[in-house]
Amino acid sequence: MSKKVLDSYLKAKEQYLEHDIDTEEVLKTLDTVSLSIHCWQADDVTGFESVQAGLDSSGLQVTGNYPGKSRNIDELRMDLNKAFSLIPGDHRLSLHASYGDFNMGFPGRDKISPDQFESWVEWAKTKNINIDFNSTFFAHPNVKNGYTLASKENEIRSYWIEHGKRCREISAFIGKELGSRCIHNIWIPDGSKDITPSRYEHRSLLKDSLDKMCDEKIPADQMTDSVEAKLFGIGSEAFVVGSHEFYMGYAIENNMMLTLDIGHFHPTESVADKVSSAFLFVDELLLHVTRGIRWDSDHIVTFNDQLTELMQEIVWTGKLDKVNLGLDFFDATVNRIGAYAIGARNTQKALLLALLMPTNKMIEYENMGKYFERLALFEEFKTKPLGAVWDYYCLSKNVPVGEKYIAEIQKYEKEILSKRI
Ligand code: RNT
Ligand code: ZN
Repeated sequence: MSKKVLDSYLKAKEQYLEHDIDTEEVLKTLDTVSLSIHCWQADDVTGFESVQAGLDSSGLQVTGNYPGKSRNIDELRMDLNKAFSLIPGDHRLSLHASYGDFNMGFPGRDKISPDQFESWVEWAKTKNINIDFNSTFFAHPNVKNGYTLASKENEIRSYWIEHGKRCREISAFIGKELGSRCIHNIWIPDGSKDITPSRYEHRSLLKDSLDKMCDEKIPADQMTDSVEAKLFGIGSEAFVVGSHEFYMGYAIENNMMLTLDIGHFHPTESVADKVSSAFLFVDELLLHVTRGIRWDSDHIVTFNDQLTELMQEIVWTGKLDKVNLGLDFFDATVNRIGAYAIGARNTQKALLLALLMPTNKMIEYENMGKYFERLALFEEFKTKPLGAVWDYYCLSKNVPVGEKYIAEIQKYEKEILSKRI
């Protein structure tokens, strides 16, 4: 098996070298890129609060009831271990505030502290994994008529401002403990199902709440905030307070990171095209890699144009080191570990494709006005032996090559997941 992989790789390497593309260098670059792997695919965004506090766990729309979802912190960690073992390279964990260690009790979202995340930090240290964080502004009784930070009610806003402050403190704790800056992602569901004359008011309130919430300066090597926009959601079809324009403005004004979720725009709008503009005004981006389908935004990432074009733009903009790649999808109709493996591996593969493009030659053609040649080369490279390079990368990283991970997942399902009833 490995000899076959190696032989194919060596042939592929030669082919790319003919175009001055050094696959060894490319793989070294790919290896520097850590994905921030979301904890919430393993349990359909349930988290660990409800068991303790009897809170409503709904909020984001997750459909399906495939057996085997993780039911507690130990099962989740076990599943994450499995998922990480199928993804080549070193990666991060993206944790939601609702996934704290509440075995000693759940104090409430406005009272959580590093105490509930110590065991995660310990876990991460033993696994050599760094952690990013997300405040949880959904699935809670204080989401009042669909609003949190942008609510017209003072107490509601105050509650969520406090939650955000707690989360920033926790993020800083995590970043400091692990010695790796923790990104604190902020997404709120606020919006309205139908027309409202209060858009300006809600957006003013959001701006004010964010100012208060992020008021404390925290060293950038510990944590940094990133703000995530959305076009619409289920139940907020007519109006979402945190729109793209809102957060683009907010991020620029406050020198913050901007999160672009691929599924949060019009279906025909290119998120790839936003990268170059955003980088003229913000230093860093967090991408939520996902797949939008029609009105829904959270399907398992496939190797489609949305994804490959985005990765190309990142490489072409020369900002790979300023892009943070987080995964964000949740599908409860399939084996959930399988979902992780497919989505994460496709993200890496798409980046690999972008790194293996003859970019310099394309620019050369372009500068000579040779546009047919530019397009022809681009099209030809779509079917160059990317797979052989990818397989070799997986082999060298000691993870299943090609579709071999299917059997690994089936085994895990048989031995572990199927017993969770
Ligand atoms: C929701 C946003 C957000 C969430 C996670 C769970 O539309 O994409 O990022 O998916 O916080
Ligand atoms: Zn997202």
